[in-house]
Amino acid sequence: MKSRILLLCCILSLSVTLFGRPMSDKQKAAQCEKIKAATRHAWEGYKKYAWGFDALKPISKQGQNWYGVSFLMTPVDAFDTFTLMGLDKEAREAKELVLSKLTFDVDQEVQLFEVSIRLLGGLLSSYELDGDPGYLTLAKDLGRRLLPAFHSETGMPWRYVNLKTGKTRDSLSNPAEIGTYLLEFGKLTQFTGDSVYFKTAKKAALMVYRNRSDNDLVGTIIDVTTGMWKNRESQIGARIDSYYEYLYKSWKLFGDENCHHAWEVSNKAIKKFLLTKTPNGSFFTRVNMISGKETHPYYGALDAFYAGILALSGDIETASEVQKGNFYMWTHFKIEPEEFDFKKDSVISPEYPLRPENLESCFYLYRMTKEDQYLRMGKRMIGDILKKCRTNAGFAEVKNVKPLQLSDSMESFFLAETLKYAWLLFAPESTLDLNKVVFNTEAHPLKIQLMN
Ligand code: DMJ
Repeated sequence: MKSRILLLCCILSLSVTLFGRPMSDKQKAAQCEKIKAATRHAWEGYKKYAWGFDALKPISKQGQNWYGVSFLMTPVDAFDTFTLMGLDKEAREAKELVLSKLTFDVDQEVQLFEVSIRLLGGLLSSYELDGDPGYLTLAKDLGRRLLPAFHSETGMPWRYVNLKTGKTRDSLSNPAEIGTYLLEFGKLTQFTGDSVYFKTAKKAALMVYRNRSDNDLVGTIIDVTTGMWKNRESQIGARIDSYYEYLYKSWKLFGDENCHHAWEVSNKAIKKFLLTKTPNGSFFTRVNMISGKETHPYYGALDAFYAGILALSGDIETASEVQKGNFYMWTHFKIEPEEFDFKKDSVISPEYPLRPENLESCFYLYRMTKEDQYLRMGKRMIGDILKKCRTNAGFAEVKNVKPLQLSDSMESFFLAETLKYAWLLFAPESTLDLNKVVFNTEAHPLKIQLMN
C-alpha cells in the first residue's frame, strides 16, 4: 500500500514537473481577458476602416465585400461572440448596424453554403440569444430566398442562387455544400411552422448519403443534376467536413434518427478506411471511395474539426489520438498549414487563414474530459495567433506558415469561431451549456429543441 502511494506521488510530481501545474481559475480568467481584448481590437479595426463592409483588410486598412453589395458578414458573424463574452457595447454596435442596414432584397447571386452558415446561422442564433424580432424577420426572408437553390432534379442544391430572381448556377457541388443546411433550415421550420425548410435540407443531405459507395464513403465532387460523382476522393476536410458534422448534430439538435443512423454508418467507415495511426498522433488520410485505397496522405487545418465531433459523440479515445495529431500539426510548423503530407511531414498548402477547427476540438475535448492538456494546447495556439497575426488594425491571415508571411484578409469566421472557441475553452462552463445548445458549423449556438 505504502509503495503504491509513493508511486502515485512520484507520478504526480513528475507530471507537474513535465507539464506544469494545472491551470488555476485565475490563469483561465487571464486567458479570457486576453482573448476578449483581442476581440475588441479586431472589432475596433472593422469599425474604423471597414464599417458597413463584409470584412476588414487588416494590413491595407480597408473594407472588403464578397459581392457587389455588402451583407455585413463580420457584424452578423460576430454578434453572438460579443454577447457570450459580455462585450455589450460591441454587441449593441453590431446589432444596430445589422438591423438598420441589412437587406436581402437585392438582385445578387450568392453562394448558398457560405450565406447559410454565416448569415442565416448568425441571424438565428442572434434571435435566440437577444430576442429582437428584427433578427427573425431577416432570417425568414433570407431562408425563403435561398429555397429555389434546391430545385434540381435530385433535390441536392445548386451552388449559387440569385436572391431576387431565384436563378441558380453551378451543378458541380460537394457534400459540404449540399448537406450543411439541416440545422439552420430546421430552426426555420420550428420558427415558421413550415415543414418545407427541414424537409428540403434533409432530402439534400440524405441524397448524398444515398449516393455513398459500398464502403459507405462519399466523394469530393458530385453533379446535383444527375447524382454522378465527378471526383471520387474520400476525405473529411475541405468540401466534405460539415456534411458529416450536420448528420451528427441534426440528431443532437432535433433528435433526427435518420441522420443519426447515417452518421453512425459514415463514422464507422471513416474510422475503418481513413483513420491512420502514427507516432505523432492519428490523422485521417484520403482514399478512393470505391476501392478504399489511399490516394494522398494529406491532412490539414479543416480536418482538425473531426476530433471535436468525435468527442461530442462520446468517442474520447479516438478523439484524443486525433487531437494529438492536430497539435503536432500546429507545433511542428509553428502554426498549422492548410494541408500537409503526414507521411513525409511536408507542407502541401502553406496558408493559415485564421481557422478555428483545432481550437474547436480542444474546446470539446476539454469540456468532455476536463484534462488540463487541452487548456495548454489551446493556450499555445491562441497565443501564437494573437502574437504572430496581430496588425495595427486587426488580425491577418497567414499566407505562408514557414517562413511566416501575412496576407491582407481577416475572415468573419475569425470573430465568429476562432476567438469564440478560444474564449469558451477558458471560460466557466456555466457561460454555455452543451446540453442546451448545438453550434452550427460557423459556431453559432442554436437551442436544442426536438423536431415534431
Ligand atoms: C467556416 O466557415 C466553417 O467552419 C466551415 O464549416 C469550414 N470553414 C470555415 C472555418 O475554417
